[in-house]
Amino acid sequence: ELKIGNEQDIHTWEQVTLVYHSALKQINTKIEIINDEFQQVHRYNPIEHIKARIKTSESIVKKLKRHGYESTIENMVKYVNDIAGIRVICSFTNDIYTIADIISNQSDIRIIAVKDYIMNPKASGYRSYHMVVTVPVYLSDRIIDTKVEIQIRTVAMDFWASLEHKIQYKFEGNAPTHINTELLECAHMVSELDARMLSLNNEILEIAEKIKNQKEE
Ligand code: 0O2
Repeated sequence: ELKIGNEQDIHTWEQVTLVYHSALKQINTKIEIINDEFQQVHRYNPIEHIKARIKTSESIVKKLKRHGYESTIENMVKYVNDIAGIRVICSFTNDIYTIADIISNQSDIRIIAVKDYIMNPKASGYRSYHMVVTVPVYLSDRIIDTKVEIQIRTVAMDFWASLEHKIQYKFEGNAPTHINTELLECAHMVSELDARMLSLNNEILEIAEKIKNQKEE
């Protein structure tokens, strides 16, 4: 009989890497399966690409410090939700919600938190859909429900976020005001671009559907 464990059963950094790597693989596979199915059934890929990463120990320690916690394994697994992180890049905004819905409906996945920075962008202009979920990781003698942060965004949102992240990193979070203003303006352009690309795509799909129906008549 497998014991039902939780993250409090993790005591060493080796265990952290093993468990979170496994959780990441599971989520990665789930998302790939969804994309494969869409490709087969609808001849359409909602996902452009997927990036998965384990947060470095340095970054975890930095985050704990920022939140005023001591750097212990116990605090890492308790307070850092993105030790395992996966980024799903979609073409269109509606794909984001499709993917999020499908993942949410899987019975072995538990949703811990959702932050919709598309409906409510950050002050910086950042837009993305974040979910913290847990997925069961089967070890030899126990099952550990493990947290994974899933960030879902469009190609355009990802383009913006990568540059903004680089800039904040370079200026250690204190970028000159005109740069932040320019970034915010670019974020509005990205949002507008996403909306126009989505409506253009919908129009193309409608026309394609009409042509198909005419051929069938
Ligand atoms: P990295 O290097 O991407 O891992 P907190 O992380 O404590 O600030 P919270 O509530 O845990 O806040 O997480 P939140 O805000 O849902 O998401 C945090 C992650 O989202 C960040 O991780 C970034 O990946 C991304 N993110 C959030 N806001 C911004 C932003 O304004 N610009 C960019 N480029 N990315 C953002 P990390 O750990 O900060 O960094």
